[in-house]
Amino acid sequence: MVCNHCRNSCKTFLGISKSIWACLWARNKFKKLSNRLIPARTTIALVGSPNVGKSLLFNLLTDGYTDVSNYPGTTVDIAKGQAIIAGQTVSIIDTPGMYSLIPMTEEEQYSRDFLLTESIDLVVNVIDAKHLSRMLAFTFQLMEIQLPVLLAVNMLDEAEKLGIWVNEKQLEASLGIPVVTLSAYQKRGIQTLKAKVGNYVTTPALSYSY
Ligand SMILES: Nc1nc2c(ncn2[C@@H]2O[C@H](COP(=O)(O)OP(=O)(O)OP(=O)(O)O)[C@@H](O)[C@H]2O)c(=O)[nH]1
Ligand SMILES: [Mg+2]
Repeated sequence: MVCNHCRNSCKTFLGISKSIWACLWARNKFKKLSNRLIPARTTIALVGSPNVGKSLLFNLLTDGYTDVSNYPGTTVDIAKGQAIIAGQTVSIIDTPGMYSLIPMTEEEQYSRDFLLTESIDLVVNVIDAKHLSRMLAFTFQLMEIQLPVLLAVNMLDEAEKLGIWVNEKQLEASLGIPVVTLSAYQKRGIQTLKAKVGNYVTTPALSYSY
């Protein structure tokens, strides 16, 4: 068969000219090569009680590049976005608030099922600095089921107004997991959070053990 796509009237195979085959071959090769160059995607889930600032933190980390979808078959929202952390693209997921792994509401049940069934590399447990001891109960539950947990103690601005000071280093030593104190509202502590998440992203083999 003679090709009509180029001036040289080259031969065709399956009605496609040699030059187009060459182009498709090159594109496929480039795709395979670029797939190898893109680092493996890390997934980070923001988890915690309602109203602790997960969504505000999610927006700060993802710069607004988000995709909100319903958990299959429900009206429960799961927001997904991307962030560049330690030079790598990571997926960030904002989950609906839950108080514990024993669900009382539909939202809590989907958040829990999501945590237990999805492949999540790091759980950022966001808690309110004003209610530290109460909220740590949920942190212990997450640690107990062997999830890699980073504790983000948020609402520092409000806690400080009440005279509550959180010692990040001491908390880290006591719990044996990375801890970041922050105020999402004041955009305080975000870089430290990114750096500590970055440690995990670049060295997942060193995942925290307790
Ligand atoms: N003062 C102060 N307010 C904050 C901070 N972080 C979040 N907030 C506010 O707290 C409220 C709740 O924040 P969200 O981000 O919606 O909380 P959430 O954890 O996503 O809540 P759910 O989606 O209901 O689980 C909002 O009005 C935020 O602006 C903070 O660090 N300091
Ligand atoms: Mg939210």
